[in-house]
Amino acid sequence: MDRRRFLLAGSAVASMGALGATRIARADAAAAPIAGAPRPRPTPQQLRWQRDELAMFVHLTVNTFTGKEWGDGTESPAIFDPRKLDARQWARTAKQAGFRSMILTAKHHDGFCLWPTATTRHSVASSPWKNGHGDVVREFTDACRAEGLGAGLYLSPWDRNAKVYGSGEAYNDYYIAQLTELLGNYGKIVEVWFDGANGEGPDGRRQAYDWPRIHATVRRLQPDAVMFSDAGPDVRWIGDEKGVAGETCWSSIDPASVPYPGYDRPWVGDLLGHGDPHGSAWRPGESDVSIRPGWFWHPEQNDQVRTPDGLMDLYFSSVGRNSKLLLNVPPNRDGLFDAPDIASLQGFAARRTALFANDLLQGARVHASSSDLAHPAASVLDADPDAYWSAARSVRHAWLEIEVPHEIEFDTLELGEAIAFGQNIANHRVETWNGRAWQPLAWGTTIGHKKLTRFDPVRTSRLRVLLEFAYDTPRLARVAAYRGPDRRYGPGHDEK
Ligand code: FUL
Repeated sequence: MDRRRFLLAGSAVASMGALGATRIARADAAAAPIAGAPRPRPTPQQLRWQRDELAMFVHLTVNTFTGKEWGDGTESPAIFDPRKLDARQWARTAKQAGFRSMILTAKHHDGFCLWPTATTRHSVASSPWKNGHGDVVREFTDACRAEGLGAGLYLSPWDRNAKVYGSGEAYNDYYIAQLTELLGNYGKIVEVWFDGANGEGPDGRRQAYDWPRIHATVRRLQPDAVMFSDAGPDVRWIGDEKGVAGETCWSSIDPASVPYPGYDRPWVGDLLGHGDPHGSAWRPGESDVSIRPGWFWHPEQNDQVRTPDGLMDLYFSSVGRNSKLLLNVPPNRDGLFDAPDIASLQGFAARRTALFANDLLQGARVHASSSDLAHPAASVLDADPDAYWSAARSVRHAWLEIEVPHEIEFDTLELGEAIAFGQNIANHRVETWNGRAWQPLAWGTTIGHKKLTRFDPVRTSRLRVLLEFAYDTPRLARVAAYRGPDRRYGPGHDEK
């Protein structure tokens, strides 16, 4: 579903209540760029979120049983019966494939609640599953913890079942009550996902969400959780559901140009995908995409599961472009991840291991145009993201030259900025030495947490990274080179 279309057409464009609008305007004003102000940096929560790189989305609701993608809220809870539901199987699969957290649709647009909420009877408590005594959110959060994964929850603001939807304050109270149950009763939650979709249409119900109150509830109950929505406040949508971030992808954004769902300002161009180098707010982009054509499990899509190579492409176009990959894997009607999805995830993990296990630059000598004494050039070889090379404080362009003892052949390059200090590098170029001259290998704009580039294999014993311009001191945490085992990539391969 193209959320953008529905957001602009639907009730979510309802103008904010006067109070909400004033509060947002104040928040925007507070965050507006001030000449000479320091560039934005991530909070510890945002930094952890981004370093996790891979999160798994789990879409489950009545749609799993009806075959729909958007339920209309009239579905009977009697159809919800995932008899073999095993959240440990989901969590084990995610863990083994290298994912660090999972996000469950506790309530999708149909309004059916996967936990026995006190707010409505439209929930698992009215279903035959476990004779109405089950709690998917409990099983999910327990399973995440048992496997050492972060647990996140999705609670759809758009609710097609709640009678009070569109009433203003009554629905805001209802939504806050649901959020309070979810964030108060299930232990630590790492991410709260606010979907911007709304398909009410021009004559549909209009609900002005009370975002200031919603955000304050999350901060109060789960101060370490990051909040996702189209606009943040902590993590922004990347602007598509294809798993493709902008080739240039800044984590910073101008909050005044990106609306919260339900806030009636359109996005400007590809702002979400690209971010804004001059934006005053740090709001990195999350790339949500499904392993199947739909977000929910449909039997006829069993042969359309993305292949391991397809998942690698997604990894390069999201994580490899300074975004985070939120990959949806929907449980089937038994409540289990299906065999084709598990096989693809295993293949995905095996391909990442095969590609990234052997960094060919290990043991290299590194020289830099300038270095901060405490952060020498060789730190870029260390996989620790907190060990970084910093050029001298006052410089805005710098270079690194890396020399390996023997010629190497590689087809993948990884660069990483020390983003704890912000995202500052605006342009970079990579060149290899062919024995007589420097040859261009790759050119790009900003780097961010991770920048992955693929090309046909090159052989060299010397390469250099030229940071052509940075808005503040350039700092690199990582330069690594890999040789893929079995695939060749032409230039522009991962530009979709
Ligand atoms: C969209 C929703 O409409 C889809 O059903 C799905 O939940 C996706 C993650 O977000 O906006």
